[in-house]
Amino acid sequence: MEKFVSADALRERFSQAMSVMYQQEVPQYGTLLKLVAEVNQQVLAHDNALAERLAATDELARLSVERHGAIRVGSAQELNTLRQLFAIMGMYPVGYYDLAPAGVPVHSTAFRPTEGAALRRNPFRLFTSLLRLELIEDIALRQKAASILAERQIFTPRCLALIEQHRQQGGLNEEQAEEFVREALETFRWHQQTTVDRATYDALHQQHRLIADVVCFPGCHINHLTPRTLDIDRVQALMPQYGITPKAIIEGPPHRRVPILLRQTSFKALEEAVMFRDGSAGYHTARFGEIEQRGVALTQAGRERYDRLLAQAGGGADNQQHQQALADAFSDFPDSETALRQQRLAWFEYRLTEQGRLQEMPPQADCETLIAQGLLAADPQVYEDFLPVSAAGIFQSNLGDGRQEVFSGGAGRAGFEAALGAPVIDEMSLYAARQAESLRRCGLQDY
Ligand code: OOG
Ligand code: NI
Repeated sequence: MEKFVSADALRERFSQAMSVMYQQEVPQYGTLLKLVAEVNQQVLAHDNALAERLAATDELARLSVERHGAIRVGSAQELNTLRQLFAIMGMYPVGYYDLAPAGVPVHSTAFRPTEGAALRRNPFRLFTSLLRLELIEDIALRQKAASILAERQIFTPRCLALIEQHRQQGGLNEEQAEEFVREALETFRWHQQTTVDRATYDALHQQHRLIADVVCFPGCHINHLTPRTLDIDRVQALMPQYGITPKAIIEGPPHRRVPILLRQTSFKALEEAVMFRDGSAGYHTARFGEIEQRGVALTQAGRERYDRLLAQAGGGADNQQHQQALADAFSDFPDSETALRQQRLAWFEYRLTEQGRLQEMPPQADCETLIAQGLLAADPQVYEDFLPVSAAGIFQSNLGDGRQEVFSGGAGRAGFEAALGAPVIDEMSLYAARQAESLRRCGLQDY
């Protein structure tokens, strides 16, 4: 029997290879990595409790390699093949994000690991958007875009052959794995050479910059890779000193004692030289830098409250005012682990303390009592997903100051899943399962 390389190992190698490639392509990404690593080190040096918690939950190791990236594709077939490619690395489509109401003509999912052990090993995620060509009003242009997309093949022949081989064998051996990572990477590489002439590019760009970005290139270049920081306010403040100009506001919830969900900021897309098919030279702006701070995942009830408060808070003119408005709106949102747990607003993972391991647990025991007795510990589950309002904000900040129209109609979730060739996994059920499983491991019943 041949030995197959595990999906976790493949994902780890792939995310590492992607990071090396992006560092070469976009040097500012390397600068961001350095800045984030420095800030994380400072935070951990000053906060022993946090350092211990992260070590106890195996999060410390993943922190320095943790990244998410984003890509955009143009056709059902491309999305479908991506699903097969990522499954080989243990990444599955989780969540459905409709960005059309926020003025971005795409809908998206996140390919990511779903099991606790895989997430601890390497939580690499890719926010993957499908362009909604049906939202292009100009019919002739829509058909042109569709036919350009129909002609391109964003995967190398070897990559496709290895996906097929994996399907037949049920895995890849060491040699095939190495080749698979190398070949898969090609799909996400930057191409200076467009597949269209300048006039076509301009026409598509005129319709929407995103359309030009998806349609005019031979691959689906990775457009950012995001490291995870433990203090996003500090990184945002330090960015200018590192020669990086952040976007105006930090997206997501305000600063909290117990961080919730996801806070993100980015720097503007770079203007990069491209060569059109007719030989003329030009520029394209698509790729940018982003950082994020992840907090505890919220339950459905917590999430509904978050969405309501975020909408109520509105925006502020600059980041300081924006954060103040958010802080005011969120002042009644519980900000201790105990309250978040007792009010069932956030997801946790339970483990027996040293003392708890020495005792037999009555299965009906109440978690809060056991925690109070020092027999049980509850660790917040990291939010592993994305936020549609934030994602739209990130998209918009990179689409220039152009008009912002609201798209509606078109194929929704069902259309997306038909293109994907599978249903997207509901993220809430994943968090709930992890919590229930952790209780079971402790010999306790789910509540
Ligand atoms: C994706 C933008 C969304 C995030 O982290 O929410 C995003 C894109 O620009 O393709 O990156
Ligand atoms: Ni992102």
